Amino acid sequence: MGDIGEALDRSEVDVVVIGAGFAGLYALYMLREAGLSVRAFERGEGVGGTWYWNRYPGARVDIQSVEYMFTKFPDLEQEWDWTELMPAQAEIERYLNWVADKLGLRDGITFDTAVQRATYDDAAATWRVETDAGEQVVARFVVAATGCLSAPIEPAIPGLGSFAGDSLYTNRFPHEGYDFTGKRVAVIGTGSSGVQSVPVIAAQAAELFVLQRSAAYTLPSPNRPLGPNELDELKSQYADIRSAQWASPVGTARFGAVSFLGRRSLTNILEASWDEQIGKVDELGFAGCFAWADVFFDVAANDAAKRLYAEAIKRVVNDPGTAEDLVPHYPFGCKRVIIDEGYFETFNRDNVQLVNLRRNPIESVVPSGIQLADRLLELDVIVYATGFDAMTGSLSRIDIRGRDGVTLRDVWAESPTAYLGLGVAGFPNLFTVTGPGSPSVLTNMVTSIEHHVEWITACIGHLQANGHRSIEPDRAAQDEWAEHVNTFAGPLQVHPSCNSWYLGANVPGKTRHYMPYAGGLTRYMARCAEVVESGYTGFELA
Ligand code: N01
Repeated sequence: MGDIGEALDRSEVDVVVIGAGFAGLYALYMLREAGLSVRAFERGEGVGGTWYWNRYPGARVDIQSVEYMFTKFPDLEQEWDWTELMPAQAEIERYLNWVADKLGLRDGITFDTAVQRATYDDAAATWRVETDAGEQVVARFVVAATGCLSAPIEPAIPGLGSFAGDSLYTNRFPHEGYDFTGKRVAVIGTGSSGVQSVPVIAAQAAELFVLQRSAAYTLPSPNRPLGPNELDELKSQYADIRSAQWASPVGTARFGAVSFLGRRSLTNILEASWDEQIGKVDELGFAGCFAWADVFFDVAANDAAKRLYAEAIKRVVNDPGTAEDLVPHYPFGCKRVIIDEGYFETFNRDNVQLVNLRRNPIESVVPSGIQLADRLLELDVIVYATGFDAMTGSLSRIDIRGRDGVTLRDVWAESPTAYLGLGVAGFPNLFTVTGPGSPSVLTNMVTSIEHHVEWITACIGHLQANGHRSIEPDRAAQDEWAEHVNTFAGPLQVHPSCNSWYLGANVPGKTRHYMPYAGGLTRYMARCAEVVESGYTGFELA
């Protein structure tokens, strides 16, 4: 294997990294540090991945800023100043650009270039990677840092392309931004992206129609600017924060959407009187609906929490019909809980209307707007906040051919699994950062990404040190792991009314299978360490 300093021929490298978001940047850095020659390809014109593409109004992370950053650079982290408790897209994108410069990563990245094809050569134990710019690179390893939520899905609505106004997608929003002032706007979709963008768009638009097929469970964001000395104080505690973060089953020790789920009250909602239940909402607001011990495990308890949630919505939304339409019909915990800034309050504005698509479906998009079953919405702009083909979509869209020409797309169409979420049988020397079967999207993504990249870097080091040419998951181990992952998907996550992207249920035709590992990051990391200590159990090394 080559040395980065000696790798003059850039068409042959040790590792190709696909993507330059948090995962791609860290992989490029770590693999270079390990003395490997690396090339990264990024389809965007800049670094950032998720935070490059999803620049819709209101885009913000739901993890506290001081934990939504790389944790292994004690000097660097002291230099970076976050301005808010939960940073918005622009600040995270700035942070990643700053990191890329500080670590000198840009020269390793080919921007504006998508990997189109990767083909494994069994005899040579190498991958031939081809880009949409016509470049071919041969690499021993491919590290797919392609993100869990980076393959947008276009909704199958008749006439989608016929609209004469502006069609915008939250997950590839215009870089120059968009001024909604005075416009008649429809937002389709009320997942995290829709819910975050609605209050911001409503404040600008002349009229806003929120087109909802499934109502959202959303909690008010605790975001605020960081106080004058607060960040200094936090910085002085970074070492402790990092330790707590790495000891946490969700990779974040402080509050945020995911850590809220980890804090359970000891009382069961099913044993509480209505007055006690309402008292919890008086005390904690929307969060009080779910601060019960049984809500996450029991469907009846979850239903009770949903009734309480309906009450909490009624307290905010003035119009009773709208309040009722905003109550979800699936269990809390089926989808990712959203953190919003004034979502329900937005429906009290005179310029905002909720359209319940379950009662009044979209018939088609027409040149002048959206034809609903009962009326035509005349519009200047349609914003699609319609989501992603999650966890497997970004790699399934690349023509990846492993042993015997088998495509990853076909393998995952049948069973979207990966051993430990790190690799797939039949695809030697291909590593999937935060792939299906890993905790990833159920945790702080940055922590999960760091863990995977470090595991992969150490694995490649082990292969080199021991003269191995390839590593590949054993099919039986992969199936066993998939079974194990399945045991953690609870009744709420796989409930028949749950159509989450975790299950692939939001993509027509995708196999319904709970993809992430819900057993917690700490337990998962211990398992990954055991696998290494026992000589890479479940992998075949050749
Ligand atoms: O996508 P989604 P998202 N007609 O799939 C609707 C992360 N994230 O981009 O549920 C009408 O959640 C669809 O309706 P339904 C986070 O992990 C985080 O919002 O299929 N509607 C749904 O309402 C999140 O979970 C943040 O019935 C249609 C919506 O579109 C993940 O990304 C911010 C439709 C899609 O919701 C994805 O979020 C943003 C159609 N044909 C994203 N097709 C943070 O705050 C789809 N929909 C950290």
